[in-house]
Amino acid sequence: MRRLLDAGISAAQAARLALAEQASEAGDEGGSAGLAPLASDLGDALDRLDEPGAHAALDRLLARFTLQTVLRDVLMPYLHELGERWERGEASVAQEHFASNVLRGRLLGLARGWGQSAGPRAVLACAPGELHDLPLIMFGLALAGRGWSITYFGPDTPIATIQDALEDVEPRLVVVSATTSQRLRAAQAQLTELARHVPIALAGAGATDRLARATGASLLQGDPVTAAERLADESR
Ligand code: B12
Repeated sequence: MRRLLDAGISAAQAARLALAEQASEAGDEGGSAGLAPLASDLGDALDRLDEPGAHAALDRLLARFTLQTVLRDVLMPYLHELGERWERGEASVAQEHFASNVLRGRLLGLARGWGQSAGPRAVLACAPGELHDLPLIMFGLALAGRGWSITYFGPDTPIATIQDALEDVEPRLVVVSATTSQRLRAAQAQLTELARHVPIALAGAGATDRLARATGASLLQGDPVTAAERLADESR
């Protein structure tokens, strides 16, 4: 907790993260052996629309493994598989909506206070029209765990409103994510204008090197947790 406080994280957030990390160290010692059964408990509970069961499985996961491990090794693979099952018609839209809402609520609960640290600030937004904000929340959690402060706008954010917000916040970086390149291309002119005022980074499956160069942005590659760790290391 002292390390997190030194990194500028608020006491409440530091306590939450420290508890999750402390509990997790014991689990990580046992390797990932205990991870798969707990991950499958979570998936099963979400599939049968069992909210208390899903929260209990998440509690057990967070008690034994770091938040980063749970995000990278449990939630991301689960969401990918869910997408594939949905595409094949093996998971219903109801199951997919239920799972993403339970997870989103839980992650935003863990995010409470993530804007309070004295560390560098990141503004996080999905491009206009983009609703997939779970990876952006995961990115914010991982960055907050490294001492950054988060201002979160989330899904479907007009780029002009990010520019207006710069009157109130001074971010080290604005991150705009999108699943498809079309959404970023549609906002290309505003992104280019925004990049004249503040460093911006593009992320998500729709973010390409070409679009980043064309808008004067940088590109965040890899999964959200790894990208956050890399960004935090690079900006030390
Ligand atoms: C949950 C979900 C939803 C939820 C989102 C809830 C929410 N608040 O986020 C809802 C129900 C809203 C939704 C809607 C739709 N969805 Co959807 N969804 C998913 C699902 C199952 C999980 C998404 C997720 O969080 N994945 C976890 C992240 C970590 O993985 P990822 O998205 O693959 O991202 C990788 C990289 O791009 C990178 N990354 C992504 N974002 C970011 C951000 C940062 C900062 C960084 C550093 C990295 C990063 O990290 C990952 C690498 O490991 C995916 C399946 C899948 N494969 O992911 C489909 C999926 C993304 N959806 C899809 C589709 C088609 C749709 C809809 C068009 C469906 C419809 N007909 O309405 C709409 C579009 C809505 C919109 N306008 O944006 C397709 C996208 C295909 C495409 N490329 O266009 C997918 C891939 C499903 C599929 N297999 O077909 N969806």
